[in-house]
Amino acid sequence: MDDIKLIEVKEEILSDNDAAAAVLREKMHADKTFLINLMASPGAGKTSLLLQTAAALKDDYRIGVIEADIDSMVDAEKIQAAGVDSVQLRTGGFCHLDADMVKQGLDGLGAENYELVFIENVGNLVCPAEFDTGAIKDVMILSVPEGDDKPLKYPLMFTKCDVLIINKTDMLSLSDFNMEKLRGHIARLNPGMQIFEVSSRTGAGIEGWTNWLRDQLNGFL
Ligand SMILES: Nc1nc2c(ncn2[C@@H]2O[C@H](COP(=O)(O)OP(=O)(O)O)[C@@H](O)[C@H]2O)c(=O)[nH]1
Ligand SMILES: [Mg+2]
Repeated sequence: MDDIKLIEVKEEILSDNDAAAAVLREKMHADKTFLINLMASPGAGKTSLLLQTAAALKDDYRIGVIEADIDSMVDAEKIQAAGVDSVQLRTGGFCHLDADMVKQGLDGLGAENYELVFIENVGNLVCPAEFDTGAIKDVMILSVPEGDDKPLKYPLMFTKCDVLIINKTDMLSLSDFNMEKLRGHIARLNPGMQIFEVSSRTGAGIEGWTNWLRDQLNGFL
């Protein structure tokens, strides 16, 4: 894929997003496409984590990325420059993706050709948590500079996700981020949540995350 496809998504207010998401998820199972919905605040490191993840896995799996932003194609360009196929969804004013928008992205990508597809959702910890996208797993990033209290402020996001990636651990020594406090909040909100501590800058901890992904893919494909 040379040119990056830009898809202007329109929101059709679906009366039942959950039903549309369930249909999409069934299709992902049938097509054997492991779809991951990646959510985080702007700047938490979504694109950086995807680049690290793709570098670790792209020789073993066919990977595609659906980028979503209110505007611009910069993330899709970065992903494509790293040799990973991507499409860009432009959401206009919307601060989240719903199942229908994700379907447009999957169709644009030709997702049935990929074993592992990531959605880089629009950056924020509020709206994306409210919409089932049809993904197989919901993954979120919290970066160290955002602080350890965010589960208290955005409980829905931290409750909904299967995996928490704590990014920018290279900055721990510069901050008052308390890992034990953070883990305590998660233990109360979502005790089954998988937690990985990583630095998408240095690569520290990335292997724990990519090994978890390999295990998931082994059970799925
Ligand atoms: N120090 C540090 N910076 C990081 C790390 N991950 C990402 N960044 C930087 O944080 C900024 C935002 O990263 P980006 O991946 O674009 O975040 P996104 O908006 O969530 O996609 C960029 O300047 C990255 O280089 C990390 O683990 N450590
Ligand atoms: Mg990004």
